[in-house]
Amino acid sequence: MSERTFVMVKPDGVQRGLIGEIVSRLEERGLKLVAGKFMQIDRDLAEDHYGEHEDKPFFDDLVGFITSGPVFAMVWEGQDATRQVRRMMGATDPADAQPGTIRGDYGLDLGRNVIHGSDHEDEGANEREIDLFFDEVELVDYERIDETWLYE
Ligand code: D4T
Repeated sequence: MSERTFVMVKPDGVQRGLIGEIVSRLEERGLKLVAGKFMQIDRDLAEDHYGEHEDKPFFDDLVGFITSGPVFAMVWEGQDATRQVRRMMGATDPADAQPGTIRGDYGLDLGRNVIHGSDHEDEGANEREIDLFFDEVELVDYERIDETWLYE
């Protein structure tokens, strides 16, 4: 089923010039870009976004890191998009991520894992995160010309 998912190139990915590479991988896979925003996350938004981790010992570092520089926030759409993006990202810790995944190809350290994508095991996380970062009018409805060649 076609769905939308939230994806973000984190400050390390931006500083390391990986926005284009990450967007290319998602585009070439056949996912459709619905929204994109280059932005600086403030502390309130970071605390909302990572609310589930507020009791964890790494919470302050996580909020500090995600607010430390610009990020590229996006919405992507496609069949099973949330789970497929997570598979392309690889394991949370780049040290465990398979080569060929984004984290497995571009990261080495858990606290610098390049990309965020909504968790498919957390029901409704994709919609919650899209709402947190984007207004409805920023989500663009259109068809990609290759859709009939991507889906049976
Ligand atoms: P995000 O949310 O950044 O896409 O990562 P994941 O969804 O893959 O993983 P997560 O929510 O469990 O972790 C969020 C974020 O916290 C960092 N982290 C995590 C950390 O710095 N130390 C830790 O021990 C853990 C578990 C990495 C990702």
